[in-house]
Amino acid sequence: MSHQGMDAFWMPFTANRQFKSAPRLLVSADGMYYRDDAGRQVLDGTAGLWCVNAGHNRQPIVEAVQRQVATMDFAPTFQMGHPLGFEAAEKLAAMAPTGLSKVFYVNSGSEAADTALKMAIGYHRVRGDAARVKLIGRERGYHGVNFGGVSVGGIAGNRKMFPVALPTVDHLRHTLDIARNAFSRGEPEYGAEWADELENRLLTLHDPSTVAAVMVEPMAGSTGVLIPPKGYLKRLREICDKYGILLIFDEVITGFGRLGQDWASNKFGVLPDIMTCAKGLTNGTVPMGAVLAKPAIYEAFMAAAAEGAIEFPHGYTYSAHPLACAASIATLDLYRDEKIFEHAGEMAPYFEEQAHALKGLPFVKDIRNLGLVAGIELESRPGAVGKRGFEAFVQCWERGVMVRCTGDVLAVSPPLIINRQQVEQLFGTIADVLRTLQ
Ligand code: PXG
Repeated sequence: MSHQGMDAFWMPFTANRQFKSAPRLLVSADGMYYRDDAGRQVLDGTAGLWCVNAGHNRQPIVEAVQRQVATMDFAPTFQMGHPLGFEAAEKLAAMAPTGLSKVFYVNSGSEAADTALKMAIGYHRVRGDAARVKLIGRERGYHGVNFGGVSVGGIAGNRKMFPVALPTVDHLRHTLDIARNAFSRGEPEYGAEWADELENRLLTLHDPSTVAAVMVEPMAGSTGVLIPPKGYLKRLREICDKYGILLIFDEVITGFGRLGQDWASNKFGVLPDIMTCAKGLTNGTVPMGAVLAKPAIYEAFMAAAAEGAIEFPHGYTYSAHPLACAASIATLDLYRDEKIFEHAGEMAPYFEEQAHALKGLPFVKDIRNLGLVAGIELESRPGAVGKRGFEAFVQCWERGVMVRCTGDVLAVSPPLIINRQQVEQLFGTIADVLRTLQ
């Protein structure tokens, strides 16, 4: 049984039959809130899908997009250009971690991931090191849904239907260690040594001279909020440097202030060779992603190609789409003008306190947090993994708060403009729901 008019849309990452029998429909949004089709106000506890960092319906962004669509709807960027593409890239490079100054535009986090992987393999090849083709990801990692990202990613449920992943991929183990780190506030104490298996196990097995890149999310979001143990990312960086392997950070979630600072890379003091971003790049308004690279990577491609030749045979029709560029320029200005990342950093301690106040409520197995992200892991119901998490998500929705659930982990990642009273509403509602769960 489905609602009228809902047959055609095959919804992404959705239990289609279940959803269409009891839909949850959003029809408008402003600031911290959505409104649903019944006119109810719903607190956005997830910034849409981790993307609306400055809150909804922000006028400077809306107006920039409106102006642009009426001025020039589209312009190609293959052997042509338009000024906004260059302006947007300069602006992004200027606020990026120092040293990542070349910007390749794409339209999503998934495209950013696959672009970064191709860039890494291509980089070694143009330098005459064509044996470096292997890619190392991590269990429970998420790098979108395209073939490269699914292969290097490590979420089992996203892989098993497509047993055709790239053959030249291997994985580090994930860093979740509830036995030692349960209820850590911020970065967990134990687990930096998980990085050593890169050297001791994977590089020994594969021979480091065949490995092109290691790709990880600095903080794993989609899999249920896994915070990197203290020292872990630095250790990965050191091992990559030792063997000439590129380190790629997927900052699709962690970029643009989510962790209480502009980038995870700056927060942890570890500079990758290549970084992906998307989501907050346009505050979620127009699809856009980007891959940022060190200039040495760009220069290697330039140096290897013949005069007049295309150096990197890669790109999308909508790379640097004018509407996305207009949205991104306005978004980055807004982040700066309103000190949005600073606000996230200031709110983070209170957010942490409120998140950890859920400890001791029924079924709460672990609470993890960093910046304005929290993951609340619930005990799974025997034989029904994910059911309790989903019920909690639906009950929060019914009480006017939108959260996400991945399996039995509730993920909270509000717009960064959240205030104290809204933080209380968010965790207070979750607390009420936890008390009623079966
Ligand atoms: N990398 C990372 C780290 C991501 O989190 C992607 C790549 C893919 O981005 P696109 O734009 O292709 O979807 C993501 C996306 C969730 C959730 O609830 C997370 C994402 C998307 C949808 C839901 O955890 N992350």
